[in-house]
Amino acid sequence: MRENIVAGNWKMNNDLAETQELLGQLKLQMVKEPEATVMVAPSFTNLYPTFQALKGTPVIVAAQNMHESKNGAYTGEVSADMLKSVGVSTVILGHSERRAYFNETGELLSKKVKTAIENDMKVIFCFGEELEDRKNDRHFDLVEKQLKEGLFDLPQSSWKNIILAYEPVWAIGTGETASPEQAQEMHKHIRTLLHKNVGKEVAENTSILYGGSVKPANAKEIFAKEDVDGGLIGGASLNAVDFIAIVNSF
Ligand code: G2H
Repeated sequence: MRENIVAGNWKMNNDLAETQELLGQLKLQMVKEPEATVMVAPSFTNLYPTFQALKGTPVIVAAQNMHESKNGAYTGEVSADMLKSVGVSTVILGHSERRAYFNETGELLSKKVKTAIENDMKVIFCFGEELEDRKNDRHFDLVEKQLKEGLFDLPQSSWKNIILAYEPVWAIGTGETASPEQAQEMHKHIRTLLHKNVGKEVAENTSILYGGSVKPANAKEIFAKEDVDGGLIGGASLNAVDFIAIVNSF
């Protein structure tokens, strides 16, 4: 049985006071036990207060990035040990914004993924095509390339730590969403690739989230698709009412 997951990626939003306000609202809105695993990913500075505030709730705190080395002279960076010391054992890696604005390559992401797994952390591995790729019918190949570079050399035993997040770049923060059919088509393709490159069991058991302008109004239809196991939510996760409505969309 695959896990349904809804993860909120808060990106570079919310100072401490705003984070505490949002966390208070989230707890108020979560009146029933969620049907999915719920995660939130605040900025580095707000990880520990978020972890403290969510103690006693089922919500998991995730980081938005991590360095691949254990420690050392890497000014401005944050390690797996540091994250674990503040209660964080899940990390988002490979988000398109990190690939585009911070030049994170497939090779670097592969190192980061391995470091996370060595530290027994879970990874939400993001990937997805640009509009040009889709227009030129290269989207399936591009996704295969990203998965190959980042993940396909992992041993089968590591895959229990991997959550996939397909995020077509043209649908991120644009209000433009892939149709439920487009999402299902790509998720099915991804599962076929997993089967071919890793194995049947991993293909069946790995959760594949969809990300890109998911809102309360479209979440139900997207999550209803057979190969969609939840979502990675950006903008809508900054509003507690909207986020919990999405969580309750299964
Ligand atoms: C994609 C998504 C969250 P949004 O980046 O990762 O953001 O829901 O705002 O499109």
